[in-house]
Amino acid sequence: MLPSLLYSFILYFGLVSCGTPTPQSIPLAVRSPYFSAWLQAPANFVLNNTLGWAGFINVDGTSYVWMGEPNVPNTRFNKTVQQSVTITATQSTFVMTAGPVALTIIFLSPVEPTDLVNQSFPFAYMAMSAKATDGNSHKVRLYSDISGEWLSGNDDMIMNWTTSTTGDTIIHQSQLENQTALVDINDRIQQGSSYFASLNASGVTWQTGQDIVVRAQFINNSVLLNTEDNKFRDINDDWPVLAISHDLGTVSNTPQTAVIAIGLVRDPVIEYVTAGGGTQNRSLYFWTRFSSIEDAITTFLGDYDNALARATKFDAQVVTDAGNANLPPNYLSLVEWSIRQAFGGIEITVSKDSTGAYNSSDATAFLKEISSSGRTSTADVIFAAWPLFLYTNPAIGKALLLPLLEYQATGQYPNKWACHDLGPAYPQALGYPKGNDLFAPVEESADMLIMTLSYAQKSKDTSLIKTYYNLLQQWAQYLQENTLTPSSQYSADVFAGMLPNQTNLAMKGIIALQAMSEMATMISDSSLSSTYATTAKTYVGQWQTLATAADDLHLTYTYGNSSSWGLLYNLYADKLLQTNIIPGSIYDTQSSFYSESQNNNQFGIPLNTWNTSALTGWEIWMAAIVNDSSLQASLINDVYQYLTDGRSTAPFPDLYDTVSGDTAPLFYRNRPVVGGNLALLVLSQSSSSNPNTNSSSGTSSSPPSPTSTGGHSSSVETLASARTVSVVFALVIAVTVSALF
Ligand SMILES: *[C@@H]1O[C@H](CO)[C@@H](O)[C@H](O)[C@H]1NC(C)=O
Ligand SMILES: *[C@@H]1O[C@H](CO)[C@@H](O)[C@H](O)[C@H]1NC(C)=O
Ligand SMILES: *[C@@H]1O[C@H](CO)[C@@H](O)[C@H](O)[C@H]1NC(C)=O
Ligand SMILES: *[C@@H]1O[C@H](CO)[C@@H](O)[C@H](O)[C@H]1NC(C)=O
Ligand SMILES: *[C@@H]1O[C@H](CO)[C@@H](O)[C@H](O)[C@H]1NC(C)=O
Ligand SMILES: *[C@@H]1O[C@H](CO)[C@@H](O)[C@H](O)[C@H]1NC(C)=O
Ligand SMILES: *[C@@H]1O[C@H](CO)[C@@H](O)[C@H](O)[C@H]1NC(C)=O
Ligand SMILES: *[C@@H]1O[C@H](CO)[C@@H](O)[C@H](O)[C@H]1NC(C)=O
Ligand SMILES: *[C@@H]1O[C@H](CO)[C@@H](O)[C@H](O)[C@H]1NC(C)=O
Ligand SMILES: *[C@@H]1O[C@H](CO)[C@@H](O)[C@H](O)[C@H]1NC(C)=O
Ligand SMILES: *[C@@H]1O[C@H](CO)[C@@H](O)[C@H](O)[C@H]1NC(C)=O
Ligand SMILES: CC(=O)N[C@H]1CO[C@H](CO)[C@@H](O)[C@@H]1O
Repeated sequence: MLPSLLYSFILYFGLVSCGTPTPQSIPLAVRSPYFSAWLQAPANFVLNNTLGWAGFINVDGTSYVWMGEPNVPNTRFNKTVQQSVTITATQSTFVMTAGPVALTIIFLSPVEPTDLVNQSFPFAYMAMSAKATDGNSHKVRLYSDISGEWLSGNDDMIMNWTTSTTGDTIIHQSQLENQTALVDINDRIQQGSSYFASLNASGVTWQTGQDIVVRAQFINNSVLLNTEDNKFRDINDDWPVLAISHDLGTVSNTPQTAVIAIGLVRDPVIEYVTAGGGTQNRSLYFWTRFSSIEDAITTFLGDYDNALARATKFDAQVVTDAGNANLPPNYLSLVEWSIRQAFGGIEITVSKDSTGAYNSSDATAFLKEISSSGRTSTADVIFAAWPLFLYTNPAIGKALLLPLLEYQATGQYPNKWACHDLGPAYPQALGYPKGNDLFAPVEESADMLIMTLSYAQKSKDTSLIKTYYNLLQQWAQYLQENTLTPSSQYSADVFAGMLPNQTNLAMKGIIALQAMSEMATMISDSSLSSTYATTAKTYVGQWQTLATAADDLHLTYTYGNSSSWGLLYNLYADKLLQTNIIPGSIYDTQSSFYSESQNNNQFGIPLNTWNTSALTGWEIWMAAIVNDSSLQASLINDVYQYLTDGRSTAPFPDLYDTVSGDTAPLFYRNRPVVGGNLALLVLSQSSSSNPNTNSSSGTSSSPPSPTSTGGHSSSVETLASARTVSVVFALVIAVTVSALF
């Protein structure tokens, strides 16, 4: 029997008239590629891992379950009734009633990118508050536990555990007895320890042991025994759970709160190739401030009130910035649903110096291509997520670029173009000494040049340009020779296959040549600057001729095939960098073409003419650059409808069908690419005057967005019966077909 196997989380839209839709998969604890728990409707979820995470509340002697669907024989307990769920950029808040008591659970996954220690700490909060709703006082006790399923995707592994009760904190820790460092299987890693912890106070009790024994203890007695079960065994052998209970005492209409910290810590987190073929193990950056995990957890728990205040302030800033009236209705919600997920795809790391001390000036970040190929630091995936880093802290963008730049500057990558990624299997970043990475030379070279300039523009820091100037020039030279008529190769959309002469790809390479020119200007190399500017300008004219369809009504997907077309989303780079080398007429032509009803399906515009699939991120990038405000609003709304129509049950799945609204099976869930959904926000902040949006309607004439703040409160009246919580860990994937993505 599973400890808390949970069935569908059912959203009843329209049950209460003021309801605003939310996605069906709601983030609960999302902090790293291997620590990502979601409330999930598993209906069409093909491969998944369920995590045991259960919660009970006892009111005046009656127990109610509020999370999980535990089956506890010989006990009697009721279910809470869920009243609402609200999603902000950092928090998912559930309100439910347990008889005369209202219970509010806040799942807070901090987003604090300006502090690399805080951002890299792989922990989330679960805060439980209770208050009476009937004017009387009630005795309230809370219970929660986790199982060993947080440690592995394979429940036949032996786990062990300890409970530390020294100092001010009760910390349950568990791990696999037989760990495998630096290798993941099906997007789950068999390495590290999970933690489930609370500050101690009078009335806090704990227990470890078989799920049904520990839960029955609370259900019957509303207190735990402070005892350990020390028979270490398989995760699924009498399902050991680690539990904590809080006695809130007598609660009236003032809420009483108890806080749990939950996390998964590995060390090392990344194995990275160094000059001369050596390797280096890298640790999470938070170790630069804390000498023990106990200290870090105690500080984190003690900081909850401040962390909640900081998170609420961050959330409010997102509402102000993404919910402003110049942006389309529902855009704010897409941004709010993207931020945690995108940060959950990266890890910020530090190395040790020769004395064994952490070198805090060596901060680098790595990204996992979750739910697709599993690769490490794919340049085009960092590019797809890039707007998030510009908005929150460009230094994280720099930290993500550094490993790619450093590695290629060592000369260990033999090709003259930029590599696709740093290794086929996260968390290893060992490079490709044979140069046999995925063949996407124009894509990756252009991405690196565009991001390096973008970082310098946003931060005013030209150090990357200065340090890696030779490498950047090498890539620009490659593009000069290869981008106008690219050979058969992949673009970022690997599932579209290798194709020659891709219009959108060639254009990106040309924008990157202009980016090289501007980088040269930044460091006063005027001769190189004018060389690349001239080339870029010449190429734009030639490209336009090669790429225009015979009827002049649109650009093709590949040169010469007038019946083909695709989303020209790389125009976003021209806007972002303000290179403005693509003529306004292209924006006009493409906008009119996409607006035609036969191109715009119920859930958006297909990525290309091969079939009706699309990626949400590129729909949003197009929305950011089309010069027609009703097209912009419809693209945003289409993505929003796709996510909220009740059929998409996985964490922000980005590959879908624009006709049916179905999510593609298996892959493309919970990916960091959603960081790119901040594309409109970033453009709206970087420039109010937009040279190419003057022809039909500029951003200032976007439709009024009366409901845009509704996205923020997302106060969906949701009924999740108490059996409802289905928690799924990340997404499991990675079979052979995915190897290309
Ligand atoms: C518990 O549920 C039962 C029905 O299953 C109901 O009769 C009873 O009133 C409930 N008790 C409380 C305290 O809600
Ligand atoms: C980081 O967390 C600490 C508590 O550990 C807190 O005092 C500090 O304000 C946080 N920094 C930021 C920038 O949020
Ligand atoms: C649990 O297993 C780990 C190996 O992952 C081992 O280092 C540790 O000593 C074990 N702990 C206990 C309490 O047996
Ligand atoms: C530990 O795990 C590795 C890899 O899964 C396996 O090859 C090995 O046999 C295991 N060792 C033990 C003692 O279970
Ligand atoms: C928790 O604190 C209480 C006093 O508030 C103390 O009696 C108890 O021993 C502590 N428990 C642990 C596990 O430290
Ligand atoms: C809980 O109470 C039931 C009877 O109501 C009893 O059968 C069971 O053994 C009790 N379990 C615990 C752990 O107290
Ligand atoms: C990195 O860590 C792994 C796993 O702990 C270890 O086997 C390896 O020797 C370490 N490498 C270096 C260079 O320290
Ligand atoms: C610390 O890292 C920085 C940046 O990589 C490097 O320049 C410096 O040499 C390192 N310091 C030591 C003591 O290793
Ligand atoms: C759409 O076309 C791509 C190739 O471009 C292919 O991989 C994918 O399976 C197709 N999808 C459907 C639903 O046919
Ligand atoms: C790409 O386009 C150019 C210019 O039209 C053409 O000469 C070349 O043959 C095309 N390449 C391929 C592989 O079709
Ligand atoms: C041209 O594009 C159409 C539509 O995408 C496609 O079906 C056809 O196979 C393409 N033709 C060639 C020669 O690639
Ligand atoms: C393929 C697979 O294991 N699917 C499971 C996903 O989880 C639900 C319950 O949470 C199971 O019912 C499915 O069988």
